[in-house]
Amino acid sequence: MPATVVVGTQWGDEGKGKVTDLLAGSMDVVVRYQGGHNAGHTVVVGGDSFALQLVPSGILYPHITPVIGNGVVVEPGVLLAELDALAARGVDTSRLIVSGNAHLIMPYHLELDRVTERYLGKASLGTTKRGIGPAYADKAARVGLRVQDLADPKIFRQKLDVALKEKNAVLAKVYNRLPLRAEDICAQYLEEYAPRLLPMVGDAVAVVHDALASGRQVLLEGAQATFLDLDHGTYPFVTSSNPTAGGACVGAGIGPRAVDRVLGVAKAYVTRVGAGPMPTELHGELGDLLVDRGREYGTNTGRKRRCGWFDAVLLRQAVRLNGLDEVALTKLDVLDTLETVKVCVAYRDGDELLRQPPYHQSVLHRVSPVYEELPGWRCELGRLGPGDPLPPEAQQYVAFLAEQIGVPIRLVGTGPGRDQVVRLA
Ligand code: 2SA
Ligand code: GDP
Ligand code: MG
Repeated sequence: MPATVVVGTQWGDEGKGKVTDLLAGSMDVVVRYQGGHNAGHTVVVGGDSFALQLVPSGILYPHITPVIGNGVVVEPGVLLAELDALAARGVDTSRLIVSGNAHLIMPYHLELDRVTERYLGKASLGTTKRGIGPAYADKAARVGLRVQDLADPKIFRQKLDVALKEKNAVLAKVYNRLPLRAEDICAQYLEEYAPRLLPMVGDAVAVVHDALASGRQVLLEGAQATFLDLDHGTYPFVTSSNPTAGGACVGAGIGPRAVDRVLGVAKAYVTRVGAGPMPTELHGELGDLLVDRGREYGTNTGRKRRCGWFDAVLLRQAVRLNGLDEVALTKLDVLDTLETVKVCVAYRDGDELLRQPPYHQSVLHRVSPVYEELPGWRCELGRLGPGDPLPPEAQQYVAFLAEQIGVPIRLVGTGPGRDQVVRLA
C-alpha cells in the first residue's frame, strides 16, 4: 500500500497540522520526516487546541502509530515535555516510536544558534533559535550524536567529548562564552532523558515498511515548507533540512515508488516568519488585517508573521519541486471581509515577465509582483459545513488559483476547527 506525503508549499504555517489531522482519520501510521521543535503544527479539535512541535499530528487518534523518523532532530527534553503535556490532556502517547537514527539536539546547538544569530546582527536569518541549523550541520559533518547513542553511555561520552572540544573552543574564542561541561550534559541526557526516552526508541524504518507491506496507510508529515527547503528554498533564508517531498523518502527511509500521493498545503495568502525575500509582502493596513484575522503569530516563538497576497509563481514551482497531485487551500475565511482579492500571477523584472521564480536570488529580491484582482465574497465562510457550497466569488477565487497552479484544489479550509472544511469535487 503506497504512502501519502503532506508538504507545505509556501514558507510554513499553511495548516499542515490541520490537514494531517484531517487525513489521519483514514491512516494507520503518521511519520514526521524532518525538522525538529522549530515546527509548530496546530490541531483544533472541538474547543481544544494542540500545538505540536515534535510529535506527529496523528497522535490525537488512538488508532494511529505516530513515528518520529530518522530525518528529524530531537531535543529530548522538549519531546518528553510535549508528551507529558499531551498525556495531561488525556492523549494516549504510548504508541510513539522514535527512530534510533534521528539526531539529538544538544545544549551547544541551542547556544550556537543563539550566538550566531546575534553575531549576524542585521544579517540574521530569524531562526527559531532551537539549535536546528547547528544540529543538522553536525549530522552532515559526522560529529552528531544520535538517539541510539543514549543507550550506550560509553559511546555517548566518547562522541560528546569529541564534539564538545570543538564547540567549546568556538564558543569561547569566537563568541566569548563559557564552556559547557560534559558531566552536566551526560547527567541530563543519560540519567534524566535516556530512561524515559529509550522505551520509545526503535527501528522506525522497519515499522514503516511493515505497515506498507501489510496494506496499512502511511502518511508522511512535512514540517516547515518548500521555500524553507535547504536546497530549493530562498537560501540562506531557509531551514537546515529538506521539507520537500523528496525529503520524505530520505527522512522516513522509503523509496520514491512507495509514495503515490503528494498533497501540498497552501494558505489562501502567504506568510513568512523570519528574514528573506517575499515578493508579495503587504506592509501597512492590509498586511495588519491579515495578521489580525489570520492570527499570524509564530506557534512557538510568538513572532509576528509577515503577510502577503497569494503567490501563484511560487506555487507553480512548489508543484514541480514536490510533484504535487493536489493542493489543500487553508484559511480562505481570513479573506472574508475584503472587497477584492489579489493574486500574483507573474513577476516583473525590468521588461521581462517571469512565470517561474528566477534561480538567481538577486533577481528574486528585485522583482515586482504582477497581480490579477478578483471580487471578494464578503460573507462568513466559517459557518459553512463540509457539504455546503462556497459562495460564487470564493469559488471563482479557488478556481482561478487552481488554474494558475495547474493542479486541483479539493479541500478548502474555512476555519481552524476539524470540521471547518469544504470538500470540492
Ligand atoms: P530554523 O529555526 O533554523 O529552522 O529557522 C530557519 C528559518 O526557518 C523558519 N522556520 C519556520 N517558519 C515558519 N514556521 C515555523 N514553525 C513555527 C510556527 C515558528 C515560530 O509554526 O509558527 O513559532 O516562530 C518555522 N520553523 C522554522 C524560520 O523562521 C527561519 O526563517
Ligand atoms: P502548520 O505549521 O502548517 O501546521 O501551521 P500552524 O499551525 O503553525 O499555523 C496555522 C494556523 O492556522 C493554526 O493556528 C491553525 O489552527 C489555523 N488554521 C488552519 N486552517 C485554518 C483555516 O482554514 N482557517 C483559519 N482561520 N485558521 C486555520
Ligand atoms: Mg507552524
